[in-house]
Amino acid sequence: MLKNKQMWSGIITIVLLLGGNNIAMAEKVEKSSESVNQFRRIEQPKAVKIGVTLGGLALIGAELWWFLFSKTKAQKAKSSRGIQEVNITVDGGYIPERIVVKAGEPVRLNFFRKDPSNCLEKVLLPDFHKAADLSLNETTAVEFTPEKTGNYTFNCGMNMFRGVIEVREEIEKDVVEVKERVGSTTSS
Ligand SMILES: [Cu+2]
Repeated sequence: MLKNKQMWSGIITIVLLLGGNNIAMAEKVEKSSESVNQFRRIEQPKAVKIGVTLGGLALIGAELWWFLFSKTKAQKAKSSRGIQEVNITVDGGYIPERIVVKAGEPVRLNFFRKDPSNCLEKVLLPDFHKAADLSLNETTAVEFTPEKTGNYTFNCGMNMFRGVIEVREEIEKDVVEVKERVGSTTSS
């Protein structure tokens, strides 16, 4: 998620810089054609200017939307046979990075590690005194029972990537259920 944001703002910055150069160049072309008069005045630069400006504005809008409205969705645990289960894909972070569970009921997090980087080979749940080594392309289950409501983090061995476990008294309907992205360990 963070990587994406950085990538987008990078792209937008580059486009804006290029756009600025284009406008400056277009102005130069116009000025020189006016003074020298040897060249026919071309209308195209104006269209380019408008296009670049509109493009820039659209990208600014997209960036604002990205930061303000694209909230990370929380995934509610699926309860079956008294265990709340959530599948988490480990790939450049944790997907989903926010999960919602009910207090007092056992939780099983199925971490499926797709990311080969060493950074993500360990997952720690300090509040529940749990740690697990995640094998690449395998699912590793971590189980615990959250007794108290609140927000608890889980993170990689170096605390560079983080996720949040939100423990509630009751799971209301407002929690968005994201489609399962890890199909292998879903229990019916
Ligand atoms: Cu790490």
